[in-house]
Amino acid sequence: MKLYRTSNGSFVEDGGRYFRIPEANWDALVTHSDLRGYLQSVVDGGMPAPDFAAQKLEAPIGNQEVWAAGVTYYRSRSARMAEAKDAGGGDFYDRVYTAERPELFFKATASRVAGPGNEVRIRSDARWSVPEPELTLLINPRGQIIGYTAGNDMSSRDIEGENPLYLPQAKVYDRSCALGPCVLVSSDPLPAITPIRVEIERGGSAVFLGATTLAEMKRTPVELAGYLFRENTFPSGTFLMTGTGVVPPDEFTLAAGDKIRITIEPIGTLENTVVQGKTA
Ligand code: DO4
Ligand code: MG
Repeated sequence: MKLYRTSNGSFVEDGGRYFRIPEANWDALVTHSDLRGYLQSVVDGGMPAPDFAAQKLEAPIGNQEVWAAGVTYYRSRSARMAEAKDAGGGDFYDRVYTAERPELFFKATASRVAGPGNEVRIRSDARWSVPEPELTLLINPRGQIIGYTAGNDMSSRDIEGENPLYLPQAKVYDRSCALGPCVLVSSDPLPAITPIRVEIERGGSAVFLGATTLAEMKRTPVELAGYLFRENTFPSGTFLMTGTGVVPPDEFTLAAGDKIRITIEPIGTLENTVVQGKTA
């Protein structure tokens, strides 16, 4: 079952049919004590909504925070060790990759998140920017994983590489994050073979294609959620990005106009266009 947030209310998809959800408050919806059961009752009792295709999709977020895990894939560890070597910070990435405690950091508030089809930004003071395609968990206030979405943890590699203490500036800025196109509502773990794919298109041609699978992830979603909830409460629930296993080659940087497509089946494809600098 897939949950969509639009500018005109929320919808649930089941077996290719879309149903309008009576609950108008997104936070009340995703903190429901039995979200799956509630959505099933909407499907069972409702008439399919013929107008879903006309709706404008929004990021599936209300008052949730967005947190992120780092260095959960070997590829992220190696790329970051290389970029931070000159700053003397390379060792820290290897240490966190093997440590019991994961790296968790605050990523975004809802106002910093781009929805499907919206623009993500690269910083005007960054020279080396990349998308990070990440399986993203939706976790309820009780710490239970209730769904999955696709996420883009936009990153300024030169700023993080200059000094790992610059991580918040490399990672947290307006529209540094994208989520969508929907939440796959499920508490079951996704299969290890689930692929995460990214395509970057420039001027009509693909300039980067990359992929990984969840089997490459060093930690489990349950473990990451458990650490996040150790000393934090989330009255409206939270999103948790689970780290990237795809890093473009070092000579690659994003440019304004690039289209980024992140596909995680069975969630779908999250597409965003890149802009640089401040926008209104
Ligand atoms: O350690 C810095 C951030 C790592 C990250 O965002 C990732 O591995 O996805
Ligand atoms: Mg990341």
